[in-house]
Amino acid sequence: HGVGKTSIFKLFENHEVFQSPVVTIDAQTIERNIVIGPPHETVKLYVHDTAGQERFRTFTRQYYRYADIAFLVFSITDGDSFHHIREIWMKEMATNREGNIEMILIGNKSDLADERVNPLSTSKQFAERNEMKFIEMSALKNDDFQKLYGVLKEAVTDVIKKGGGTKEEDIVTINYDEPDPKND
Ligand SMILES: Nc1nc2c(ncn2[C@@H]2O[C@H](COP(=O)(O)OP(=O)(O)OP(=O)(O)O)[C@@H](O)[C@H]2O)c(=O)[nH]1
Ligand SMILES: [Mg+2]
Repeated sequence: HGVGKTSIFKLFENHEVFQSPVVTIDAQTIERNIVIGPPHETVKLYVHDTAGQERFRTFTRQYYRYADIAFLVFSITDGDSFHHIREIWMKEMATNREGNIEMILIGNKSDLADERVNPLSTSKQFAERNEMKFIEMSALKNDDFQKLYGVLKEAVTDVIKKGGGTKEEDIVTINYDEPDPKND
């Protein structure tokens, strides 16, 4: 039972609830511009949806090794998923990320209030202690797109403020289509 990473990713991609996600094996990536400010600044983001299951972990690492921002997602209805944030994912970030990473903690499935096992106050306090941003949301609610977008904007702003990210002029584009220079 997944915590809803693909569902959140799809909500972000389409601004709309995604009905039938399947277990993620191969990661997916989308490219999106986000405008922060004032002063207005356009930032290009590459957003990856990765596999949660342990057997894919080695493969998944490449996606956060150089990431500036990580969404750490648990389900408010799943106690283990919250423990995994601390026991697995924060350690993963500390060990495998080169340099600083901005972390956003997401308590997903907030629509299942009757099945809640992770109290809001506990998650909130945990996030504060670990200097993470935090939201609770439901990937099955179109309106929660705004929450997700809002917290991401804050995180991007912080990354830029701290001098993170890669400037356009620092990106080297290799043109593979160019013919080899003639050896004569
Ligand atoms: N009620 C409810 N169900 C959700 C929510 N988000 C996801 N789900 C359901 O939870 C199940 C797993 O969702 P996924 O998005 O595939 O989870 P995942 O984290 O990507 O899982 P892995 O790819 O296996 O790591 C699906 O049946 C979703 O429809 C939510 O906010 N509320
Ligand atoms: Mg998935």
